[in-house]
Amino acid sequence: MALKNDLLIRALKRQDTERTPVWVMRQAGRYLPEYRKVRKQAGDFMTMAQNPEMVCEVTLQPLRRFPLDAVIIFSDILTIPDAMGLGLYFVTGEGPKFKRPIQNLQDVESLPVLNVNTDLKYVMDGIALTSKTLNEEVPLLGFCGSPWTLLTYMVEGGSSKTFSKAKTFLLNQTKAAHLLLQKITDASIDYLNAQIASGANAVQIFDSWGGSLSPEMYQTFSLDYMKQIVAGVKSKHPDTPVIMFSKGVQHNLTKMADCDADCLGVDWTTDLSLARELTQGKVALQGNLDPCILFADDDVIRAEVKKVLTSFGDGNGHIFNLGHGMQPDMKPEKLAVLVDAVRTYSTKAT
Ligand code: 1CP
Repeated sequence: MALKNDLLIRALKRQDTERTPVWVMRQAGRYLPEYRKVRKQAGDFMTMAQNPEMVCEVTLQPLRRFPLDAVIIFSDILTIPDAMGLGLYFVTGEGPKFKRPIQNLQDVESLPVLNVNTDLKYVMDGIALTSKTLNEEVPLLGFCGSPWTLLTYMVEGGSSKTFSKAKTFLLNQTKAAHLLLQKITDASIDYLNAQIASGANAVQIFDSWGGSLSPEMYQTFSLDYMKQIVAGVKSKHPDTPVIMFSKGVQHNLTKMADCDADCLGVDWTTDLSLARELTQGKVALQGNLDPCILFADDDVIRAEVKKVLTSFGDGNGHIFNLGHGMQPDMKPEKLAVLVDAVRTYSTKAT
């Protein structure tokens, strides 16, 4: 069966579309009361993420409210380190934590090689159920974290502002760092391929903390590994689009455009017109409204949406998104204004 709305897929392949497709990062999440209800019922985050019915429900919740052009499977980038035995748990108000963070080469060497179809079966079950329930209405996105972004959590033991432990690990224990990045990369290739086999129509790699590295370190410790992931997915699923999102990396967009990804996510600190110049038409671009615009008045939101569309300009290959994710204190009605504005202003005259 074919997708009823394939705007996202066509835009990712830089083909003609009647208007700009739109979805937003973290569109399923705490800003929705119906999400908070399921979350409360589950008790904790991982119980919810491991329950295919709940995963399907919260993945589809934003689509019931807004005419979005894609949904993203409800899960987390930290499922891989959890499956590797690091013991993921959440402390309210503090975010994710690991019971057994990585400290040295021996810790890295003893990490198991994952069988994603058994160790992360709950993710594949959630995708299969969601794909079936979605009934080809819009594309379903799968995802993983970038090896560098996952390393930060695995070494820091949780979130960090400075990434001092993670960067010191790269600098002082370089061999262990490369082995860890390679192990995450291998698992991520299998993980994304299994997600596609279970029903994901496109996949995104989240490199949320890529912008914390210098251009040289970014290339060595983040980009080179993401490039391997793209190649690993393309070798099995050449037709499935891959989106690569690194936050805060304007200086690297040119290099990123040569990684064989179909699309680059762009945050709001880079103008889309500049991103187009830097990437030379080699990739589609996704983004890039500053999420904080959603706290503004409706007219301001509409005007800012227009600016993003104008900044991309004419031509194919734009997917509208926020430059990062929805925040828990945002009002759902504001997202409705955004989605409506994208649909209205980007519709091409026929
Ligand atoms: O209890 C809760 O409900 C916690 C909030 C939450 C949510 C809604 C977490 C914990 N994860 C998620 C879902 C999630 N995480 C999705 C679902 C799909 C969607 O986008 O709608 C996705 C794609 C992610 C990916 C993710 N997790 C990233 C990359 C994207 C980004 O925002 O930069 C990162 C860095 C994480 C780690 C993580 N998991 C949860 C939180 C609160 C965090 C961030 C912690 C930090 O800032 O360091």
